[in-house]
Amino acid sequence: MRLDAVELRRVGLPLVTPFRTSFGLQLERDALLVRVITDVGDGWGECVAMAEPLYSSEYADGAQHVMRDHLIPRLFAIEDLDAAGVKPALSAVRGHPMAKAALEMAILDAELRSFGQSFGERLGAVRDVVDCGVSIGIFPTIRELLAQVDGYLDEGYKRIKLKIEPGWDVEPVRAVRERWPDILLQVDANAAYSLADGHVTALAALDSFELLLVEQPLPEDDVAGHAVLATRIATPICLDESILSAESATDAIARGACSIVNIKAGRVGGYLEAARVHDVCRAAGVAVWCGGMLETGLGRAANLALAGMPGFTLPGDTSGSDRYYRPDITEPFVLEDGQLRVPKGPGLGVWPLADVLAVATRSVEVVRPST
Ligand code: NPQ
Ligand code: MG
Repeated sequence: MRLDAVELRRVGLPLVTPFRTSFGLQLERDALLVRVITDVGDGWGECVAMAEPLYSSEYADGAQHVMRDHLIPRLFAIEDLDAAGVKPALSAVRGHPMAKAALEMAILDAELRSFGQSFGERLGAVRDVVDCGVSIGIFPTIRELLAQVDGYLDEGYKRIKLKIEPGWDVEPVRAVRERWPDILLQVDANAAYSLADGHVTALAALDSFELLLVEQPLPEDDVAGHAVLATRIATPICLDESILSAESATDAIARGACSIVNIKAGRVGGYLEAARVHDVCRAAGVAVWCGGMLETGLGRAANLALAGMPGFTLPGDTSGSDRYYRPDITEPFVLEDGQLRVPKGPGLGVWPLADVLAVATRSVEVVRPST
């Protein structure tokens, strides 16, 4: 295909529930949507970088800048572009996986729509529906946390993930586990711990609560530290921020740093690389699940396709649209018996709703080839 123009659109979506993690309180999602205009039709992508560089080094303004000045011009230079060609075309630019992933997603959407194949079919999804979990932020009191968990369990979520940080770990986990002895329960630290004595003691104290996993307890660049921690705690370690590619997943597994992997397409540079991460984990017997970055319905659609792959054996952070947004910018994804359907239509299988998009839009920039 030939890429004619790229529209970079910022949308502001208020969150249904404020979301607090160890890296701050989120009230609104500042999402960067990408529309590619090609000779075979349009395609949509979503960049999952946050407004501020707190989860990782990428952030929305920076992602928009690198797309406009460094990535999109490299795509314009390719005569016969396809989704598989995006990664090699952008490989000279270091880093910026979330920006690259959004462009690849949009090109993949345009390509798949042009010949009527869905994301799920392209990625090798084997399921029509996926089990859904929900990620729950840090609350001022245990009472408020329990009320949130209660509500999500009523809605049918099959797994609860609690955000933890030093000082908010053993007590909230104990309270949830005592009230619901049999639910699937896991925790996510977003790199808030170290190997200091007090921290290891707190993490080891979680051993008695039969957690599925503890996600990213230590900093992103400390794979070796996770391997040490794995010998000191019984809960399986799952890596999120540390896994940047199929190669880094292979390395972390070989070093004993994790026994489960959270896969996020943005973090690894695209859905095609995410599928490769799945493949190496599956070959190593390591379970994977689909992470979430507070995506709109566009990213949610692609995540459901990914989560339909055979190695995704644990429920993901693939929550219903109304966990985050009312309204979502696509037709909403609605939980049925704790599951969501893998979209079946061409490409993502969903389009943005023009009226919702218009209300949410904060800015639109169109990038065209410089002649
Ligand atoms: C995680 N996601 O697994 C991330 C963290 C996260 C669903 O827990 C704006 C943009 C806010 C991205 C909050 C979940 C965010 C964000 C949390 C990502 O680590
Ligand atoms: Mg995480």
